[in-house]
Amino acid sequence: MPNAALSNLAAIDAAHHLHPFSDMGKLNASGTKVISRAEGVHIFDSNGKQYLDAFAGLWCVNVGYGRKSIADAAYAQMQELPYYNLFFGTTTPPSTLLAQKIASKTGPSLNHVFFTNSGSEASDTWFRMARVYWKALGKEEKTIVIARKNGYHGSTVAGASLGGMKWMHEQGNLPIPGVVHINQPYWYAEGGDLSPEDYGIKIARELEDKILELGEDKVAAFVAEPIQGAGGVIVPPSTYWPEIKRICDKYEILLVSDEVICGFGRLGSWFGHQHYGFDPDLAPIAKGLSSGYLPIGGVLVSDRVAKVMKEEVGDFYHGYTYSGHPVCAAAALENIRIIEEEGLVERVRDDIGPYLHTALQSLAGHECVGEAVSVGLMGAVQLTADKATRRRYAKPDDIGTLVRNHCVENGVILRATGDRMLFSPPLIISRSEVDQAVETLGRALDWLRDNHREG
Ligand code: PXG
Repeated sequence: MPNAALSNLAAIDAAHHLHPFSDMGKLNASGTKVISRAEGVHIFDSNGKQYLDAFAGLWCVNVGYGRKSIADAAYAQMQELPYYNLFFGTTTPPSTLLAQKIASKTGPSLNHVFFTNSGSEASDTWFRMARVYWKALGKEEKTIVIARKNGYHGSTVAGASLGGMKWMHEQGNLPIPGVVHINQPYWYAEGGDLSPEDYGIKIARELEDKILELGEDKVAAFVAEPIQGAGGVIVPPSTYWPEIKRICDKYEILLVSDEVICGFGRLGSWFGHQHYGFDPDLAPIAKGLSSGYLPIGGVLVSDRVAKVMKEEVGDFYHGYTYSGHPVCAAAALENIRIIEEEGLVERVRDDIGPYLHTALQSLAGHECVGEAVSVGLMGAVQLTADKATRRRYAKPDDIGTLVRNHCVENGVILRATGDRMLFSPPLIISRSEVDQAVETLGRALDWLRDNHREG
């Protein structure tokens, strides 16, 4: 687009465009930044300023920007068959082949895929499927889903209900009935004097307590992200997932692993459940499935659930016009081919993930840093007003935003969740680009130390 047209875009945007997750009054006053081009790990605004995108768009551009082969695959598919539905006994080649390809990458039981257009829709899909599953088995009272405070599962009514963001619940009388929340395994902020390992067990046992309180015959499923993303890259203690798995097995609760961020290589495994060594019953996916080039999501469904859906349920009255859209599926297939061909999962596991880990550790000693954690290319730096006591800043959101803005002004895009600074770069990021991102954050931390001695 010519620069003249771009220069006017911010004003048009303020006049006509309501943005997601935004305070529109404030945004219109400050003006939107127009992102008009991208290549590799870099994005460019309409003034031509370049930024290192250490956040992969919104946790999603795993193969990086500017992949012509994905554009070509979408273009070819659009010419061949731009659309057809999957409803009345039909399928399309890319959607079927994509289901097969995804199933070849998952844990042993997840051999089936139901397609959606986003992670939020995937939350709605598995939520309904879990209830339908138990009803078909004659256990129609098993309807309650247990989720976690500060989890994120999307922005639809089901997604926002399953998520544990209080401020989202306050808008629109959520959660809906049948969703309850237990605590998250956020040791740094909530672990007190316990060791991380003891805390991991304690928090996992809250699931058992909740099941016993509600009654095993009332609980359909437990949902969690392998590592919470939007909640602040909360890496659970090593004891957490094995204990969760034990409890779900013991009480016959479906275990749902939300893989929307952790899937497709981010943790140095194809999926987060593989990193933590458990085999879930259902798993929503999106984001890295197409690296964000086109919107597509889905739910991975285990043999156990698929068998009941196929043999007992009959018609599942659920689906979207664009489920498994052939153009999006063709783009996703090419995206996965790139991840395979370039060995990006192994690269994250063996090379660039450990490199980011070491780089982040160089910030761990900083007096404003409480902890620096990462798994694969998902990392967080926790800010603290007092290292020794793990005291938080009085206004964590404001402090995180200040640090983030400092980084952005200096050419590096990071995300702040409250007082945690988050990394989730494209899986192709180089070592020198990791250095640039971490050094830029380091300078922002020095600035914080020198300018905000607030307690
Ligand atoms: N599950 C998880 C774990 C997610 O991270 C969704 C479901 C919903 O996906 P869709 O495609 O409907 O957005 C997500 C999305 C943030 C942020 O600020 C994170 C997400 C979405 C918007 C903002 O970190 N994650």
